[in-house]
Amino acid sequence: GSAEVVILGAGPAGLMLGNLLLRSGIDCVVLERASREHVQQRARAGFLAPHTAALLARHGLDEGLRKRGQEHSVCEFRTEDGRFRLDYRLLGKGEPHTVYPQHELVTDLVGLFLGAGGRIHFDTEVLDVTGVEGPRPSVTVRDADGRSAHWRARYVAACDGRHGAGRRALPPGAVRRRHRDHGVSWLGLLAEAPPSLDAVGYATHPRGFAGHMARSPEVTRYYLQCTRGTEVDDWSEERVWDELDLRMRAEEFGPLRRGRIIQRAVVDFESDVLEPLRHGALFLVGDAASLISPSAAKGANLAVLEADILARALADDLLHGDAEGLDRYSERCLEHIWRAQEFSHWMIQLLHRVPGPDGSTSPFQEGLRRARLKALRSSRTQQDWFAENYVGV
Ligand code: RFL
Repeated sequence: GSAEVVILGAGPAGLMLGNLLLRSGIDCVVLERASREHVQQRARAGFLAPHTAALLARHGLDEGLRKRGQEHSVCEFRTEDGRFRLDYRLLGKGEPHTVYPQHELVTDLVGLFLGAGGRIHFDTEVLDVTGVEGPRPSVTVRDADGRSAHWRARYVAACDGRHGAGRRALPPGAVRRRHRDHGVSWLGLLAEAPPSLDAVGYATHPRGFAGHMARSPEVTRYYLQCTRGTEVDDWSEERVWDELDLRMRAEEFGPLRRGRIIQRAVVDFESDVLEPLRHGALFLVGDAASLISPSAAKGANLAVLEADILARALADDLLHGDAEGLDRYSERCLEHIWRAQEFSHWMIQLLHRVPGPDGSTSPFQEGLRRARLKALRSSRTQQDWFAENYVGV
């Protein structure tokens, strides 16, 4: 087959890009390795930035979000030095998050794209991308029946994540990768239990970080910092809840509502940024462009922001012959990416005892961390800065 723009991956980046291109009348196709059911059920992010919600609204892609999204704007910190709450709608630029599970957003975007006549090939794995330095790149795929096929494109958008075919297609030396392993890991849990707090809960404790995030009236996300190398099933349900009680200080601040753990994953905190985000006719978008640790909930929001920047640049080029947007794509996105990486890094250091290479934490680093939390608790200027960066992309 052929298309002006071949999009690899049907995550938030690829689906947003597809919908925006289709609305501009640009011929595109989305190629996705997984099945439709799989991508529509993959629970991940949940906090959408005001910029993301506004963008979806501007393009008429926000019906689900308006119906089922919940405004959210309060964080509760439980620390060694007591508890405090920040309502960030009253701080910084005065904006809230919208809580809307990523798989629901993906489900909406798949439906809207197909409904508008868009083409998605599910169960189609991209094996290889070639010829990106020339005018007619080629994408090789293996479809559900194991047959291989080729797609010809003018441009290829790699929206297929950090292990995707897009990154693999980059010749050595063409793009630099800036990488940081933060040495921190989270056991991410989805519990079939109503939220226990009317806020996002961030608990710092000598035994490690614990987090609480509402997903829906029936489901709550919890996080527990765990040692590197922990396997998903190492902790029994009982141990999970006991540890959450301890670190969230349930005895002092009220019990947690327990329920069945319906999903678990271990996330090692790693970040990377590729520079530049373009090689010839290949553009990197979303997690393929930059992996960001989940501490500040930026990944999906960055993916959507970059998709918008790329969609406008592609439209300028393909409809009006103006290539400037494409030339500036990398530079523009990297500015947002590094800002988000900086804040995310700040959050990691706010919330964790970050172990050094020998596994121990430095008392000096600990002193800095507590001072940082106290500044956030007491300084309005710090709180405004936090609010602006926490919801921004
Ligand atoms: P995705 O969503 O990973 O989609 C990539 C798609 O590409 C497909 N694919 C291929 N298809 C064809 N051929 C190949 N060779 C392919 N290789 C891969 C995959 O099947 C997939 O469908 O990337 P995208 O679109 O860039 O979106 C990025 C976001 O999904 C990610 O950044 C966020 O989920 C990160 N994240 C969060 N972000 C937020 O903004 N707010 C949050 O609250 C938030 N919480 C989280 C998160 C990520 C987490 N995990 C799982 C690391 C919480 C967690 C636990």
